[in-house]
Amino acid sequence: MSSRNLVILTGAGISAESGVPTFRASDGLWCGHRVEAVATPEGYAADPALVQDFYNQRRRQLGQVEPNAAHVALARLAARWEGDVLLVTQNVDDLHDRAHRDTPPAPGFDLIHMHGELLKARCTRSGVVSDWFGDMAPDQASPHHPHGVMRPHIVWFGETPLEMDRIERALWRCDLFVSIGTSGAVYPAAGFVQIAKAAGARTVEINLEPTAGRHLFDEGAYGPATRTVPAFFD
Ligand code: BJW
Repeated sequence: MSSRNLVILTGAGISAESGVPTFRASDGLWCGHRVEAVATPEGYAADPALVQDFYNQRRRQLGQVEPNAAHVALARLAARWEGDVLLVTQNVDDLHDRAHRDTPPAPGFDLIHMHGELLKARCTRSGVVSDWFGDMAPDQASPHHPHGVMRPHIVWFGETPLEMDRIERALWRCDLFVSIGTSGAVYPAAGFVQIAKAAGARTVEINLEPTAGRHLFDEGAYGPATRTVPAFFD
């Protein structure tokens, strides 16, 4: 590969074979829950117990899953790459983090969880973010502010994704953009390919099947991520 600066965007499909459900499959995560009820600030304000319970269950599920061959292939890439690699994940699981813990990255690597992290919580008053490993109560008192409560550190619909300035800067200077396991249904992540393209990068979609945005990419590689991701990067 002759590229030097990479931006890799991942979505739920990269964790699917680890046993983490995707969002928009027919058996997807939101089945049984209206998305407005569990993944919007309004849903949280209306029923914090339901929302905390939903994320408590998902936090517990994380203990039962492991990084798969696709996460490991990206960790190996990050360990040997001589340019910059920005790995932007929409996933709130910690499977990338765990894969990179086992295979420490080269200095040009960075990982951004643009939609937040299940294993973090945020004070509603001070905005302070801290690690969170167990269950959260609906009115979980904040250790950071006398009138705050702790909410999941998750970017819900209508909220601003994290680290957008840093992501956009990296997109404008990348020469290879690879989108892995994401349906491209949610913005602003779905628009990253257009920025990378405008910056002159080669753009590649890796997914189980071509997405509705396939035409936006120069190339595509289709099949399960545990096969296609190692085949592309190793
Ligand atoms: C496999 C596989 C295998 C399966 N191997 N592949 C422009 C136009 C229209 C609307 C908007 C717009 N801009 C903003 C909006 C509004 C909204 C939005 O996008 N709405 C759409 C529904 C239209 N966006 C927002 O509100 C965002 N905020 C925002 O835009 O703020 C303004 C702003 C922008 C820029 C700068 C500053 C301000 C926030 C979005 C937050 C998204 N949050 C969620 C939920 C988190 C809570 C939770 O986890 O419960 O994040 S939504 C959900 O979707 C989750 C995911 O990260 C995200 C993306 O889903 P993903 O990862 O693509 O999963 P799937 O299931 O859709 O796809 C999986 C894919 O994998 C499939 O293609 C499979 O085929 C594939 N696959 N197995 C390989 N083994």
